[in-house]
Amino acid sequence: MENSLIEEICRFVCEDSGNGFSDRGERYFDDPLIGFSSATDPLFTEYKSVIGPFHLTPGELVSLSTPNDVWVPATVVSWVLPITSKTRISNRSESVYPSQEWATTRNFGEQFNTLLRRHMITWLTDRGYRAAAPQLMPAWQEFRDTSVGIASTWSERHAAYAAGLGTFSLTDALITPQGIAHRLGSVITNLKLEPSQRPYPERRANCLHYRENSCGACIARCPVGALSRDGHDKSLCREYVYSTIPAAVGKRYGVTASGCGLCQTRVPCEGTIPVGRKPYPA
Ligand code: B12
Repeated sequence: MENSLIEEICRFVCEDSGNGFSDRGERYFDDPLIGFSSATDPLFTEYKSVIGPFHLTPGELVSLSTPNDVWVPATVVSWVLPITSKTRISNRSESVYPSQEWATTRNFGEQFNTLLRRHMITWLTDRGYRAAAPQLMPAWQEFRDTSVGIASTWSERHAAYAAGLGTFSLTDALITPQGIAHRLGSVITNLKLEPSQRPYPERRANCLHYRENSCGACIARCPVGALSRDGHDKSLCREYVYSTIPAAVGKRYGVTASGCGLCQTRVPCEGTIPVGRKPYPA
């Protein structure tokens, strides 16, 4: 079952027309990375102290979303959709607003990510399992002002981290073997699968700033100074990503959500885990 589920996610990403610029035969996303975590992994409870008590475990997502139809999740399936090198390259030369390709990928690529979530729910349901996508469940909610800044009831990055797909960075984003420029998704299901290994020594080990106190290239890439050696100012970032940029280029690009991603391009972690002074992973 594990192999056919992986094959189905890969097939959908490769073949579905939603994963592509409508005006040319190019994809938004390269082949996915896929990982599994146990729905009862203690990490999901730890996230209530790391993120906040409002962050929900897979079981809570189900019981709060469908109280009259409760089932018990066994596995969280997470995926990474790496942004193509062509789109990444187009964003490298930008220094104020994202490239048109980046903004299009943020806008329509996320719609494809939603299609993939829905497709995998149907695929699992057709095989007799229960499934739901946390981001699409009634219990998913975003909070503007928590003790860790803007946050939500389900963090796709923390789920991907639990599934061994990467580690966090100075920008907060996840650095995977395919780099930091990607989008993430997940579904929870009562299908029991073997959890993936977490191969990294520390939760921020793939970021050169944390690994060896070097790099920091993302800091200079942020046009509004939202990044520093102390981390990521989410409010500044949000204001720029959700207000300033769409107001400036949204109409011209034909998108409502533009993203930004300058801190995810023209940086050593853009498309890979960066090589540092010492061989890594050891
Ligand atoms: C709210 C939100 C934002 C906010 C806040 C971002 C943030 N850091 O949380 C704002 C508006 C600023 C934002 C901006 C962007 N976002 Co956004 N956003 C989200 C959203 C909706 C929820 C995120 C959330 O709840 N996070 C929870 C908080 C608390 O996480 P955190 O503070 O980063 O977590 C830190 C701590 O937990 C800490 N930590 C401390 N102790 C411990 C202990 C342990 C054990 C662990 C594991 C961790 C840990 O480590 C983390 C990193 O520092 C998600 C979608 C989703 N449902 O996940 C997308 C999402 C995170 N965004 C995404 C993207 C791509 C972006 C942008 C690049 C925009 C763009 N598309 O071009 C920018 C810049 C990204 C950045 N630097 O963070 C992607 C991330 C992909 C990636 N590469 O990592 C997501 C997952 C959307 C998606 N489906 O792909 N975003």
